[in-house]
Amino acid sequence: VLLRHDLHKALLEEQFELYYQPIVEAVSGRVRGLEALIRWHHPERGMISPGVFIPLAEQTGQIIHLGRWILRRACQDAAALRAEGERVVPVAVNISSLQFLRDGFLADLQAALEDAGLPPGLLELEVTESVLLDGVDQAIELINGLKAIGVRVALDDFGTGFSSLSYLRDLPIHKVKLDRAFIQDIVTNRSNAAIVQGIITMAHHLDLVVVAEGIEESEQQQDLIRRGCDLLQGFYFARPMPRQALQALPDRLP
Ligand code: G
Ligand code: G
Ligand code: MN
Ligand code: NA
Repeated sequence: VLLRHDLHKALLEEQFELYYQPIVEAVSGRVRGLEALIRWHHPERGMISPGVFIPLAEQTGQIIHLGRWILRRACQDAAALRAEGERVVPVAVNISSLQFLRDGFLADLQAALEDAGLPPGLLELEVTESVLLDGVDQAIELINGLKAIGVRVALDDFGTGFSSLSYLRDLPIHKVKLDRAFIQDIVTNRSNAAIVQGIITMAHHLDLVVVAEGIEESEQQQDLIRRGCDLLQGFYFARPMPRQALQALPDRLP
């Protein structure tokens, strides 16, 4: 089993790396953003999935320290990409609700931006509906605070869990990410197709940008273009990759 100690050591020894997955404009395939996804290169166990260690870090409270490292590294990487004149697109960072709701998050974030010299408009945060843990008013206030400094927020994994449609109305977010669960069989499953179409139409009426995740084949891409989805992300376009590999990407994907 993974121990608290392993995570602690991994942070000290920088065994973590951020990978980046392109997010493309649906109609053109042009890269419009990058999502940062953490990877752990464990010295004995090899690559460990964040699906395993992020929940562990949340349980132990180490997500605060780890989350701060992620935010700072993502800002540095985004600033480096910008300086290289490469991929001047926003970098989206997944933020655990525990980190998001903690006092001082906004100050940490501003320090990360300033230390990296990154314009706030080049950073985006991905949060899930669990940011409502402390109540909707708290979440609204926080997201408005981010908006005020120019950092935009996307609602991730939308449509799973206990997502309520009213969140789209109440939270001052600018983007909604449709969960892969709806996209997987969108071509054959009429129910999922109907849900996706409904969310896209509604989101557009609320002036929200819609991203579909988990596109693995061209039929899904075509279907989502027809349904008016704005942005697409998935293995069909590109897998998450180390920052250095981004330079070799063509202008349009796939
Ligand atoms: O990259 P992958 O599909 O293995 O990620 C699995 C899960 O881990 C996803 O739910 C993803 O949101 C989460 N995750 C990946 N990177 C990060 C990160 O940097 N911070 C947080 N909080 N979660 C992440
Ligand atoms: O929870 P979140 O949406 O942040 O998780 C993103 C996760 O989805 C990452 O771990 C990433 O590696 C994974 N992912 C991205 N594109 C695809 C895809 O096309 N298929 C599958 N199965 N996973 C994907
Ligand atoms: Mn995400
Ligand atoms: Na998701």
